Amino acid sequence: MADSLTIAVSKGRIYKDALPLLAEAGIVPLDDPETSRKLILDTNRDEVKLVLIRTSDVPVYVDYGAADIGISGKDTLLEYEGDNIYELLDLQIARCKLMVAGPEDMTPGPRLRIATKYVNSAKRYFAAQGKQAEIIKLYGSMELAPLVGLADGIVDLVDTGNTLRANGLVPKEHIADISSRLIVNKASMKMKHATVKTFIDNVARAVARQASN
Ligand code: PRT
Ligand code: MG
Repeated sequence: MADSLTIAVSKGRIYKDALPLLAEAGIVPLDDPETSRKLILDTNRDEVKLVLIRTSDVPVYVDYGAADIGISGKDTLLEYEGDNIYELLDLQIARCKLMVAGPEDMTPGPRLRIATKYVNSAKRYFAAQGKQAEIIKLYGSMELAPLVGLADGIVDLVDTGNTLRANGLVPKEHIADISSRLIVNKASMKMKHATVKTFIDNVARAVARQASN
């Protein structure tokens, strides 16, 4: 009997970009999350299921083995501390940049104040720059913080730059290039080796084909 395979993925833009890759790897969900409220999706393959969760929860499910495999943004992985995950493949989807942004005339006081949901990445970045920064954790709408004087600047994901521009902010410093990654639970990698390996090889081929198109 084939090993079961549970794949954790977040709804939204990662799911949308991951679907064609999964399809090329031979996995097609039987429900559309836009119209169904199911959190576990059956697929065309009896032994393969997709679980739909929040982006920041994907590494948690994989770390604890509740999902064998996950599709997660590098931004999320940079924040997550867990020992039971292998990051195996850059899917080159949902790409953007993690950046420092702020008002054009950002003039911080003696201590830079930065609002972000990417606390670990921000701390590491400013420490590496040798800059003192006070990091304020927010859960969303980071762009608001400099406008109301909560922070001098923000650390956030930037794609087109439209969100920053609409709020009178500009990108200042590049921290990291972001894309989605395939992650695998370490025990699953060992216990379901052939199944996991075949899946990863198929997805890797799909990524290569997409890149050459
Ligand atoms: O699950 P939850 O609601 O918490 O997350 P979400 O709704 O943000 O999820 P979703 O589906 O948007 O996926 C988030 C993941 O997509 C991130 O973890 C990244 O890995 C990836 N990604 C790629 C992005 C962007 N590009 C992106 N531009 N996630 C968010 N944005 C946001 C950004 O935070 C900012 O608000 O888009 C805005 C900037 O875009 P531009 O084009 O205006 O610059
Ligand atoms: Mg959302």
